[in-house]
Amino acid sequence: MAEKTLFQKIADREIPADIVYEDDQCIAFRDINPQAPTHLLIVPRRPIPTLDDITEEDAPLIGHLFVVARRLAAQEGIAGGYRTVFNCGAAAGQSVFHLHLHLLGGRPMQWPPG
Ligand code: DGP
Repeated sequence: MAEKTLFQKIADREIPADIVYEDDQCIAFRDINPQAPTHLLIVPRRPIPTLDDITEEDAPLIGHLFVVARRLAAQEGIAGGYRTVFNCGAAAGQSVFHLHLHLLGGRPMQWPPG
């Protein structure tokens, strides 16, 4: 069996994290290095490495991650002013190769993100 990813270890409670939500498809927790007052990571339980690895069959799962993001934004009090980001690959700043959707908010956001 492949070694667990960092985020699988968090989901399995082997590494502590501030978990704010979970269901049968995904888990969400606070980023250890927050870039905004709210910075959550929404992570599918299945360890898909990057956005390059998703298929048509993953479309409902990816949609679900965004529905969870919307709900968590409301819960965090940032509805109407937040950003969601998938970094895909090292060149885009991805450092953990287990797909995750960043949810950032609580401060003004600049564009382009750099
Ligand atoms: P990315 O650079 O898109 O791969 O984002 C990975 C994020 O994961 C980064 O913002 C920091 C966060 N992170 C890394 N290690 C841990 C950890 O052990 N716990 C938590 N809560 N977040 C982590």
